[in-house]
Amino acid sequence: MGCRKIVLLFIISLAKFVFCETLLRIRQHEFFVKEASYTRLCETKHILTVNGQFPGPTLYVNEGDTIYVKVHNNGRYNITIHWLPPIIAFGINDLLTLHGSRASSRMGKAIHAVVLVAFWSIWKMRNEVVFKQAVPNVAKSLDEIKSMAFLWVKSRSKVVSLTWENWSRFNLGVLHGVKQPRNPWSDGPEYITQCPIQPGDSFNYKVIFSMEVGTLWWHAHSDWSRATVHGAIVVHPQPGEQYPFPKPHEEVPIILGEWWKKDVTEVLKEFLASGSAPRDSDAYTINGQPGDLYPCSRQATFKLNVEYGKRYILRIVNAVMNEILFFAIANHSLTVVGADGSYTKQLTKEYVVIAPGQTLDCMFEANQVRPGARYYMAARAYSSGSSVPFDKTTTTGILQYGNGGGSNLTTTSPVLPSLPHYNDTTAAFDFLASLRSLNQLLFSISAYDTRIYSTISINTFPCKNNSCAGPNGTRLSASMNNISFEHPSVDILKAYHYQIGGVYGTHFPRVPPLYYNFTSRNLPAILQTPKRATKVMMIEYNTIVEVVFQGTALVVGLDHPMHLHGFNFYVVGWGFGNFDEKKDPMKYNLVDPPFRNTVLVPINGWAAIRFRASNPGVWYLHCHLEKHRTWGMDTVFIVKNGNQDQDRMLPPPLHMPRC
Ligand SMILES: *[C@@H]1O[C@H](CO)[C@@H](O)[C@H](O)[C@H]1NC(C)=O
Ligand SMILES: *[C@@H]1O[C@H](CO)[C@@H](O)[C@H](O)[C@H]1NC(C)=O
Ligand SMILES: *[C@@H]1O[C@H](CO)[C@@H](O)[C@H](O)[C@H]1NC(C)=O
Ligand SMILES: *[C@@H]1O[C@H](CO)[C@@H](O)[C@H](O)[C@H]1NC(C)=O
Ligand SMILES: *[C@@H]1O[C@H](CO)[C@@H](O)[C@H](O)[C@H]1NC(C)=O
Ligand SMILES: *[C@@H]1O[C@H](CO)[C@@H](O)[C@H](O)[C@H]1NC(C)=O
Ligand SMILES: *[C@@H]1O[C@H](CO)[C@@H](O)[C@H](O)[C@H]1NC(C)=O
Ligand SMILES: *[C@@H]1O[C@H](CO)[C@@H](O)[C@H](O)[C@H]1NC(C)=O
Ligand SMILES: *[C@@H]1O[C@H](CO)[C@@H](O)[C@H](O)[C@H]1NC(C)=O
Ligand SMILES: [Cu+2]
Repeated sequence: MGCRKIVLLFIISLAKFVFCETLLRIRQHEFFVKEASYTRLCETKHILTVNGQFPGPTLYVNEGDTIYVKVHNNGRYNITIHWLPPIIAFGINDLLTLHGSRASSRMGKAIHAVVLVAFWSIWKMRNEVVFKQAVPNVAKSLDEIKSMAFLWVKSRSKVVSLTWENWSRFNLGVLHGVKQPRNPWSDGPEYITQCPIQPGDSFNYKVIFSMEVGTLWWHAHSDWSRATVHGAIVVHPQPGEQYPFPKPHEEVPIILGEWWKKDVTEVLKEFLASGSAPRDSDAYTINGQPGDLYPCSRQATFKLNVEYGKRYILRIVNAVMNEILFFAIANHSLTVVGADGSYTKQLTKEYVVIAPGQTLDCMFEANQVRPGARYYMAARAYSSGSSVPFDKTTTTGILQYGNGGGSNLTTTSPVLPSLPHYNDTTAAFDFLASLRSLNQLLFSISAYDTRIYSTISINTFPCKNNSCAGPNGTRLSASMNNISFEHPSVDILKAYHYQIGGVYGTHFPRVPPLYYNFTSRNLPAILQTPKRATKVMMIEYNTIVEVVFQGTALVVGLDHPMHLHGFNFYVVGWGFGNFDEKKDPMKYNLVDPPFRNTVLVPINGWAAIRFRASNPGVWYLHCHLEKHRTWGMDTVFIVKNGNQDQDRMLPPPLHMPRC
């Protein structure tokens, strides 16, 4: 390495240390996991909560923040928490390749790097009161700083095609993307990246945000405790950054949940013992309340007061355990502006579809003039499997116009929105297929390095004396590529990091072990039994990975919301029937596909995603329907370390919970 390069690297690290580490705002939150008594549907029970709240507290952060959340387990059960900054990771080198490809010389690239880091630091500092007080003269307007830096880079490098627009977007990337989280230690899923926090113990999660903006959420990732242990995370743009849509008057978290009258631990126990599907829930909830259509619920129904002529943004999280939902507001269309922590092109619809794990940012305008009128917002299931039982109830909240000139709100009965029928797959995929990313692609997806083609199936295991409650006395199960995932008793991340053998196997199959007509209605029963195993997929650092999920009709065809930890991915294609390796990729959207962390794979169909494996670590991949995950529709991707120090997993924190 030349001396010049060493000096440059030194400057870069110094700049990073001084400006990024010391001046960034770092907040500490405290989460006390404990039981609290709640009354719903005329019955009172104890539920597990964070700080006694259901749903749990909403966390507000800015793009690029790092927060610590200390989770104290004051309950009776093991617990872990998963955070959904899905983590969009790419480094400064990638940006140089993306945008500075014409800066041919090494020196050119190095200059870029220095300028970018310096610029980034100034940007960060500018947001600090300290900085403004200390160096008032330097604090020019943001735009001035931007133009200066822009002109400087343009004059020094050979980036002739760089436009102002490129530069602004580029900044967005650079400012937040320099930081690669590579911190699986705080990801949360039990026995995947950590041992659970046992009663009486605590764990301080370090949650690193990079480029996410909009709505994310956090939830328990142990047993079924996420039913009540969950909450929203709202990520605001950096101070000084604008929304790419008109500024709303108010933003409102809308957390969709699922409620059983029975204790959720008992529901899980009963489910595991029977071998059949879990009992249906008794209600869905909007911000913890079932709403007017359920007994003993009218008083507490969630109400949103709006003013005529103003715009609102709903930050919707589907925290439901086992159902995909349709959601709508009567007489108000919804304009989607973001999904899973990433902006989308504006999409205006009468209803939206949201699967467990997903988030949507929806704007609407309070544009109804009828005095005193009230409107229901409502959600109910989208469930396509034939003869699969599910909770058919509808949860509601009320939109009411305030300042309505003394009109009597309590006397008007609200209007219900019309939601698509429970099994309306066309309506569900009309919506999902219309979503598009707003921003330029963050990495090239025109080709991939590795393709993983995996079936996702419902299965059965034989049961002694046919005594289980599944079909024909079997025990229901689920699999990916015919492997029903078994959780180990030591977490995979620890086993990987400390090279402990015998915890997991590395040969998750890249293709289905057997090709058959996956979506045929009459498949032989012999195909239904999977293998139990703990197998992971090893992935090379920084490669572009394509995963094609193939739904099957084994036992019953269903929609599956597949969720990958550690990354957002581009949903490049989907379709019904079997994936055709030759024809289907020709129809991919490689221009502006939605950038999500949970993809809904259509019933008896497939979906293809592409992501860049730039975040080394151990990352869980699973169906976000809790019953399917429990049955084994999950696996783990281990993304190997890169060669540079900044391309390796962070070291473990001092205190990880013990098994
Ligand atoms: C810069 O932006 C223009 C449109 O303003 C676009 O056509 C071009 O591809 C962009 N260049 C890069 C390197 O992203
Ligand atoms: C809601 O919209 C429907 C159909 O557009 C209309 O008939 C109805 O009067 C509206 N209701 C209210 C309360 O605004
Ligand atoms: C609104 O209606 C309720 C119930 O009918 C009534 O008690 C109340 O006086 C009314 N308020 C106004 C402002 O009209
Ligand atoms: C949806 O359900 C309705 C009524 O239950 C039924 O008539 C219809 O055939 C179903 N559609 C599909 C696509 O399964
Ligand atoms: C299973 O069947 C055998 C023989 O019929 C019987 O002895 C045994 O008790 C049965 N087991 C259960 C769990 O029903
Ligand atoms: C149950 O068994 C019957 C008769 O053996 C068979 O026809 C049917 O396909 C089985 N059903 C399932 C869901 O395996
Ligand atoms: C696969 O099964 C589907 C549904 O039964 C059927 O429409 C299709 O023709 C089958 N494909 C082949 C290649 O047999
Ligand atoms: C899955 O594996 C089991 C056990 O090896 C085998 O019996 C079954 O046929 C396989 N099914 C499929 C769909 O590959
Ligand atoms: C809680 O976690 C510990 C450590 O992994 C484990 O030994 C114990 O069985 C767990 N308890 C329950 C109730 O799952
Ligand atoms: Cu599923």
